[in-house]
Amino acid sequence: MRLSRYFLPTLKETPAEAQIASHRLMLRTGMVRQGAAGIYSWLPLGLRVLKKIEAIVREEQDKAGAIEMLMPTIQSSELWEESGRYEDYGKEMLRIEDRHGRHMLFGPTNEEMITDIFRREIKSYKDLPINLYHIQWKFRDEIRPRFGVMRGREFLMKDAYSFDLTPEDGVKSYNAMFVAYLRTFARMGLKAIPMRADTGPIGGDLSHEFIVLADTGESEVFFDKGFDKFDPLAVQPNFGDDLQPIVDQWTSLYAATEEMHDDTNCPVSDDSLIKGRGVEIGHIFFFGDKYSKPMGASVQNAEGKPVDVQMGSYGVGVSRLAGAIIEASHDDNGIIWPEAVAPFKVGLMNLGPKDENCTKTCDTIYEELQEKGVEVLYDDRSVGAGAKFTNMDLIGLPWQIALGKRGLENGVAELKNRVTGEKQEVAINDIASKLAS
Ligand code: P5A
Repeated sequence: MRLSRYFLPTLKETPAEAQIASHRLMLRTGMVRQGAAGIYSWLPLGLRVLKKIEAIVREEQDKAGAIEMLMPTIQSSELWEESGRYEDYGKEMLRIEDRHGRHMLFGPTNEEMITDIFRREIKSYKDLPINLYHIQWKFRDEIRPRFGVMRGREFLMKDAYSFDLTPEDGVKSYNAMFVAYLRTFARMGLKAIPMRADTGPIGGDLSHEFIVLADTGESEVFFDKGFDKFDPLAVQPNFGDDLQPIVDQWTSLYAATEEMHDDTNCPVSDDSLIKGRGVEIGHIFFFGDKYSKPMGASVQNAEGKPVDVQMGSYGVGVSRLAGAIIEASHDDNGIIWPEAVAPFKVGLMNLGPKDENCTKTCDTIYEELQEKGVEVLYDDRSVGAGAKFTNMDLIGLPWQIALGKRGLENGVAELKNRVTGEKQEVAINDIASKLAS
């Protein structure tokens, strides 16, 4: 992408409304713009990141055996009356009336809708287990939307729903999601800790929140320092593997959110207990027949008797993750994207835009990178070198290539790693293949 033709409205000044680094940086780099409180447009750069996050979530869901579908954002109130949540959800639910006076709502979650789909189509235990998911926008009329996309009113969620015949099988489905979440977040460069959690309006008694540490996080958390030793990517399960030992390992150490933590009965000694703040990027629930029973979602078991199915639901804050990743990975100069979610892998800077040779060589590098499938943002604008460097650091692409007249004379370009700040000179002819490998 040529920057001269891109839509990247960066800001020099720090926007006054942004209280935390990720919000500031998402506005400054032109990733998002606010439409109304807690409602954002994703501009091209932000959308690229969102899509990358989504793709990792999708890959790990698919690997874990979940099946993708897509449910609508607008729902009818009827199903929610069946489950009893139409009243319970209170003011967080955005209620809408259509032209016929029917009560509709913008979905804050989809337990009711998926249970309805299930009960219409699936009648036999032979069709279980099944786990269906979608990645769709949700709306919650949060009392205090803040921190940009971290606590929005409209936000993108991956939500999966598992259906099993027995509670034991239900726990197996829960475990598959538990492990998929560990892998998903690790692939984005995040260290997420699963913590026993309160189930709130979703319900059930088995639940974990996946939390990444950040000083600006909204919840206070308490956990054993031993988590450091666990490597989530060491776990590469195959579909159908017994995952209980892995879940047991991760849940053997103490980790609890504020609501679940009890200072006096905490099993961890003071010197092993870490207290911090964190951001909840995922939340999983096992709630048995909470929805299947009132809504009549049952299947016939082997004896031909109807049994209410055992359900769980599993959420990932896809749009929140964009903020959480920046919160975990930035410095004074800007964002530092982990390669897996970076909007582009490389930023190419032409430091001699008025020089014909320099421009020609940069154009060639740009074309070579594209041919090799390397995602590149090419700063081909007629602005000073200083402005280009500052801008590239702000945007935070993992690699930067700078080529000016002096480098051209020596046949080398400068390659900088955004994480380490390390710079090296690389022969112009080699640079595209170096970045492709
Ligand atoms: C699980 C999937 C649920 O809604 N039903 C379907 C269950 N869980 S949850 O914890 O309430 O939400 C799942 C994840 O969504 C993100 N999230 C938000 N992101 C941005 N802004 C918000 N206002 C917001 N609310 C929830 C979180 O990452 C949460 O873990």
